[in-house]
Amino acid sequence: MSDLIQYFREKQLKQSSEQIMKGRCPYCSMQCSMELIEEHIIQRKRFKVKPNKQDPTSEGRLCIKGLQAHQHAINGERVKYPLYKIDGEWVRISWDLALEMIAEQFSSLQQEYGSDSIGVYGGGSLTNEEAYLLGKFARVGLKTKYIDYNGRFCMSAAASAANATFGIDRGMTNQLTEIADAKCIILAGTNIAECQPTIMPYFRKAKKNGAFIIAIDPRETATTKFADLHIKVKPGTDANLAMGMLKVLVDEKYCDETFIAERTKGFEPVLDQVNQVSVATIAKQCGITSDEIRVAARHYGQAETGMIFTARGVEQHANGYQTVRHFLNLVLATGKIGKHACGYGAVTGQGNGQGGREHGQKADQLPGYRSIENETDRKYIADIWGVDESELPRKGVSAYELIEKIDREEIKALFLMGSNPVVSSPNAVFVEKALEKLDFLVVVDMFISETARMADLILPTTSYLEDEGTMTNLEGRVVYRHAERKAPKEVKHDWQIVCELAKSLGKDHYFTYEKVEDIFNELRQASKGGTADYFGITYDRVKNGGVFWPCPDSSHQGTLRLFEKSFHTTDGRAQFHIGHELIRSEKATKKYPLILTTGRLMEHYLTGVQTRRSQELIERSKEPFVEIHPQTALEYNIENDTLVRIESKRGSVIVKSKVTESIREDTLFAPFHWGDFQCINRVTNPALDPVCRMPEFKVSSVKISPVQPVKEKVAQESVVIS
Ligand SMILES: Nc1nc2c(c(=O)[nH]1)N[C@H]1C(S)=C(S)[C@@H](COP(=O)(O)OP(=O)(O)OC[C@H]3O[C@@H](n4cnc5c(=O)[nH]c(N)nc54)[C@H](O)[C@@H]3O)O[C@H]1N2
Ligand SMILES: Nc1nc2c(c(=O)[nH]1)N[C@H]1C(S)=C(S)[C@@H](COP(=O)(O)OP(=O)(O)OC[C@H]3O[C@@H](n4cnc5c(=O)[nH]c(N)nc54)[C@H](O)[C@@H]3O)O[C@H]1N2
Ligand code: SF4
Ligand SMILES: [Mo]
Repeated sequence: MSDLIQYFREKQLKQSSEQIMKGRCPYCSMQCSMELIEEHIIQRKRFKVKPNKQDPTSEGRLCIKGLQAHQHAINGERVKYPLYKIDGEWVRISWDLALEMIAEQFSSLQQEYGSDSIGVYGGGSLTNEEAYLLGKFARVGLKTKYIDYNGRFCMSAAASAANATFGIDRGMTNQLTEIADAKCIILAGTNIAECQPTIMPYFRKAKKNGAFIIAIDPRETATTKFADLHIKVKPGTDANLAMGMLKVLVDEKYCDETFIAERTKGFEPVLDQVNQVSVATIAKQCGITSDEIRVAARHYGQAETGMIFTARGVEQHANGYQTVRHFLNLVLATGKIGKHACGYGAVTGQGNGQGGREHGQKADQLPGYRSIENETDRKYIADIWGVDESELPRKGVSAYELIEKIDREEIKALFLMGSNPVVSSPNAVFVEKALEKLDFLVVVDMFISETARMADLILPTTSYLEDEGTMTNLEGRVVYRHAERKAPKEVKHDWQIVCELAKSLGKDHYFTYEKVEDIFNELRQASKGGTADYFGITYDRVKNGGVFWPCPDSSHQGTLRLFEKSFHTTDGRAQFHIGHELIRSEKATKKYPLILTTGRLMEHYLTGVQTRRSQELIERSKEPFVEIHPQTALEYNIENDTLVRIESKRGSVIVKSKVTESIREDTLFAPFHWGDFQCINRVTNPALDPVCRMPEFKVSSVKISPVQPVKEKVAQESVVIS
C-alpha cells in the first residue's frame, strides 16, 4: 500500500509545477504590484497572490479586487482567436483574414466617405505605449480626426480645470506620503475607501496625526464614516458649496494675501462674486446647514497644512469643470499648494487613467499633452512620426459626441480598444441603437462584452498578466508592468494588433517596433519638451520603483511635488476662476421627482466585464441595487429588497431596492457595474459640460416604482376587465 502511495506522490510531483510571476493589478489607479504563484497540480491550477512589500505607492497592500484579479485572466470565457459574426453566429477566423477584412472595410469606406468616416475609441486601461500608439494609428494609420476614449467620462473635468488653473494636469500635486502631515483634508465626491482601498492608510496616518477630515457626499460610504465631518450635499450643488466656503474664508480673513499677490491672478473679480452670495442661500441650495459650510471652511482656513481631493462625485456633472475650479479657488485663496502637505489631488480612476490622458487618445491632443491645434506642437510630432504637418488631422469630438456622429451616420466604422460604451456611456439605450447603425464595428477585448456582442469582428487581446508596458499611477509616477505569464497561443497584445493592422493598411513603415520598449522610447521623444515630459524616464528607471513626470532628462530625479516655485502657466501664476452659471441640466419635476446619482462598489470594476467573471467577487456582490431613504421608500410604496423600476425620460431599469437611512431623502444611488436591463446608464443624463464634454452621470431626474409580482399584476388586470 505504502509503495502505491509513494508511486502516486512521485507521479504527482512530476506533473506538478510552479511559476512565480511579478504582476500589477489591472484595476484602479493605485496600480498595486504583487507576486503571483501559479501552481499546477496534475490538471488543477492554483494561484497564490502576495502583495509586493517594496511597492512605494501601495506599501505592500492589495485590496479584494487585486487579490482576485487573476480570476478573470484565467477565465474560460476569454476570447482566444479572432471571431467574425455571420448571421448572428461567431465564427473562428485566422488573424490574416481578420486583418485583411478590416483593411478592406476601412479602406473602401474611406474611399467612399472620406478619412473621417472611421472612428477610434480607446481606454484608460491601455498601457502608455498602447495609448500612444492608438493615437498615432488614428492620425497616421487612418488619418481620421475622430478618436477619443473612455477617460472623457472619467478625468476630463478635473483635467480641464487643472489645466486652466495651474497650466498642467497631473492628478496629484504631491506624493501620497505627504498626506500624513496634512492637518485638514477635504474629500469632495471621492469614495477612496472603496475605490482606492489601499490608499486609506495614508489618511489614517493623517488622522492619527490630528488631521480634521471632511467628506462631501450625498450618502454615507466607508469614506464618509471615516471622516470627522460628513456634508451630505444635494447632488450637483458642490460648486455652490465651494463658493460658500470661499465666502467664509474671505469674511473671516483666512486668505493668504501674500500668496494671492505673488503667485496668482484674477482674485479681484472673485472677491466681487463672493460678496454677492450668502452662506444661508447656498446652504439652502445644497440642502445642508450654514454651520456645516462654516465649520468646514474654518477648519481648512485655520489648518497650517491642508489638501483637497476631488473625484467623480463632484466632476461627473454638466458643470464639472466649474465645480473643480471652485474647489481650486479654495486652494489658491489659502495658499495651500506647492509646499509640504499642501496641495490638490484629482483622484485618478483607471489603472492608466493618468498616462492614458497624456499621450494622444484624446480628440484634441498629441503626445506629451501637446495640442493638436497648436502649430508648433503639430510640427514637432509630425517630424517624430515622419509625416508632413499638413497631413495630421485637426481635433475631433468627445466620446459621447463621437457616438452621436455614429448615430447620424457620419462615422461608418469604429475601431474600439479597451472600453464597453454600451454599458458605460450615459443614455445607453441611444448608444446601443447608434452602434447598431455602424457598417463595421471592430472590438479588441479579452471578453465578449456587451459592446463586443454587437461587433462584426472581435480581436482577442492579452490580459495584465501577459502584456508588458508602463502605466502612470494616480501620483503621476510612471511604473513598469511585468508580464510574465504566457498569452494564449493566438492572442495578441493591443500594440501588436495596432502594428499589424497598420501593416495591412500599407502603413507598416510608421509602425516598426520589435518590442514594447521601442514604443516607449519613441513616446519619450514625442513627449520631450511637452507638458507631460517623459523624456528622462527610461525602462531601466521605471523598473526601479518608478519616476514622477515631468522628467525632462535622465539626470532629473522626477518631479515629486509640483508648483514649489511657480505654476505651469505662461506667466507662472495660477488663475482664479469666476463663474455664476452653475448649470444643472435636470431638476426634480412632478413627473420625475427624485435625483438619481451613480457610482461604484468595492467589489466591482467599471462595467464589470472583468469582475463579474471572478467567482470570488461576484459571490460577494451578485446584483445591482438602488439605495433609497426609508421615508422616500414609504412614499413610493417600496419595500426593502424588492424589485423596483427606475425611469427617466430616456429609459428604465429594474433593480433591487436597498432601503437605508444613509442616503438623502431626495436622492437615489445605484452602481453601474451591470449591463443589459440592469444597466443604470439606460436612465442617465447625457447633458455635456460645455468646456470638457463630461456627461452628467451624477444627476438624472427619475421616478421610482415597485415592480409588482406578475401574478399580482394579472389578478389586478383581470379585475379591471370584468
Ligand atoms: N471598486 C472600484 N474602484 C474603482 C472603480 C470601480 O469601478 N470600482 N473605478 C475606478 C475609476 S475608473 C474611477 S473614475 C474611480 C472613481 O472613484 P470615485 O469618484 O470615488 O467613485 P464614485 O463612486 O463614482 O463617486 C464617488 C462618490 O461620489 C458621490 N456622489 C455622487 N453624486 C455626488 C455629488 O453630486 N456631489 C458629491 N459631493 N458627491 C457625489 C457618490 O455617492 C460616491 O460615493 O474609482 C476607481 N476605482
Ligand atoms: N453611470 C455611470 N457611468 C459611468 C461612470 C459613473 O460613475 N456612473 N463612470 C465613468 C468612468 S469614470 C469610466 S472610467 C467609464 C469606464 O467605462 P468602460 O470604458 O466601458 O470601462 P471598462 O468596464 O473598464 O471596459 C473596458 C473593456 O475593455 C476590456 N479591457 C480591459 N483591459 C483591456 C486592455 O488592456 N485592452 C483591451 N483591448 N481591452 C481591455 C474589458 O474587458 C472591458 O470589456 O465608465 C463611465 N461610466
Ligand atoms: S483595485 Fe486598486 S487598490 Fe485594489 S489592488 Fe488593484 S490597484 Fe490596488
Ligand atoms: Mo473612471
